[in-house]
Amino acid sequence: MQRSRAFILAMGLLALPMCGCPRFPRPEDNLEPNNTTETATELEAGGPVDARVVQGNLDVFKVTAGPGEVLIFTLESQGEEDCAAFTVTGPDENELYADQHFFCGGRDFDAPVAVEGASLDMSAEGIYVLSVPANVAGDYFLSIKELGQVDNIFDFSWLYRLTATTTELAP
Ligand SMILES: [Ca+2]
Ligand SMILES: [Ca+2]
Repeated sequence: MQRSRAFILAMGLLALPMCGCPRFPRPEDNLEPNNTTETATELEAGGPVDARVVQGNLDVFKVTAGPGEVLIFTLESQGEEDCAAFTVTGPDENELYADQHFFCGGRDFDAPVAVEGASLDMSAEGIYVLSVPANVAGDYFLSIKELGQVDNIFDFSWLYRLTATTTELAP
């Protein structure tokens, strides 16, 4: 009796990941906690970082740049729900780029707020290139927020590889 119960339980546990319904909560990456500018993960220019953003838990990254540079964040999708919204702030906490959509897939409907020279491009391969001017020297912060849909029951999450690079601002 007990053996058959254990067998049924084991089969149930094996079947869970296959059916796609009830899922276990998405685990976080090992960069946590990095939910604020005070606890931001520091990026080395050119060094990629693998991370996971989970709905309800911001991922914040810090990189030193400027003056007279363009700061480029490259984000390659590594799987799961690609529903991220991005914000970049400069050393004096001014917003250089800020997505304005609230729901997954809303980027096509709500234009971001961006200073001159800031832009977000996305390739067909799922690679985001987010560029902002780094006019003054200091710490710049990228904040990544995983959005959901109106009716998703379980938290969404997104696996990504992030690389920050700088180039000289064209004269
Ligand atoms: Ca995270
Ligand atoms: Ca976080």
